[in-house]
Amino acid sequence: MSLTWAELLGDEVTAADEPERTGVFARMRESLAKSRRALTEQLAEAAFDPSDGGAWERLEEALIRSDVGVPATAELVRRLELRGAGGSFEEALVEEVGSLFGGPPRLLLGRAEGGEPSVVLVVGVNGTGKTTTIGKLALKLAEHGRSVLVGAADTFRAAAEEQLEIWAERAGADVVGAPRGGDPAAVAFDALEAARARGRDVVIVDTAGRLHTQANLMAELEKVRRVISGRIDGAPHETLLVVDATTGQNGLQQARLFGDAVGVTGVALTKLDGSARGGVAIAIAVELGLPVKLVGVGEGIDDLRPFDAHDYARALLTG
Ligand SMILES: Nc1nc2c(ncn2[C@@H]2O[C@H](COP(=O)(O)OP(=O)(O)OP(=O)(O)O)[C@@H](O)[C@H]2O)c(=O)[nH]1
Ligand SMILES: [Mg+2]
Repeated sequence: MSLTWAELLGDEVTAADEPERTGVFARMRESLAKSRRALTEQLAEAAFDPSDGGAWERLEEALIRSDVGVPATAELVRRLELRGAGGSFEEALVEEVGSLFGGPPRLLLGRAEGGEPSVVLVVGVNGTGKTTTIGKLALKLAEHGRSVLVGAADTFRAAAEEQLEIWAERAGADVVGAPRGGDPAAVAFDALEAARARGRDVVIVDTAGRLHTQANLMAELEKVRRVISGRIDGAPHETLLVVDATTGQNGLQQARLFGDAVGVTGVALTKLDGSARGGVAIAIAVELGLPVKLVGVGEGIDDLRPFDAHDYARALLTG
């Protein structure tokens, strides 16, 4: 049985469960506090008056300074102008920001009866939170009764595999690795074979952090991806790029180049809790058309959340 990200990470969202849902929203709100302050302080100088050209300019400036980026800002302003006056400006802004994000994330995690495991490949720049995110995912999958195997294809960093093993042990997940300096593509291969042989539901492949500008390391990543897609039809079913929200617009450039190299299918935006640049989620969605699927709002196990566009917009923009 397959799971969506929201089913895996969200508190059950049903009408009967409003307090839980409020809990998710409160957490998002708390983690976006810095970003919100940066944005609303600039907006709140005076009530927004759509007949005042200067007000539009201040809005544009505030959005761009919050790492929303020029194209997404232009698109937002265009939509707001089209709506014209009337109604609450704040509500209009929230609605339009929410609608810039695509539909529900398509990924399902799981394994059809007797089928192949689903494979998640995790990539990104050094220190963005890849291994931590994988640990949180493995634990959540275990909580949902899914068996997990983690491929420790970060053979570069000392103690990378040990770091994974600590999480994996808690999740009851297997880890397949290699000695330091080993070939990451070979680790991916072995991980897939082991998961098949042992009937595991999900394989998550961790990779070493690398700069999107390091051509040889990007080629290495392409090889990992090729090996995975050569072994299992349709794999990797998700290629998650982990972006550190504190890096703002630089994260956009990372997403672009990783996307070109390995076909990123979704973004996990981590460290939203420490960032004043949370607006970058909007830039990623608009400029790259990449869905933000997960957000990291802290270091704990429950601090990985499914991304909800409307909650995000409300948390970012409303005082
Ligand atoms: N505040 C906060 N810290 C986070 C979050 N996600 C990860 N971290 C922290 O970021 C640091 C780096 O995390 P790792 O998971 O080791 O990052 P990585 O991408 O695997 O790093 P490399 O493998 O070296 O490239 C750790 O101290 C994590 O606890 C988050 O959402 N919020
Ligand atoms: Mg790591």
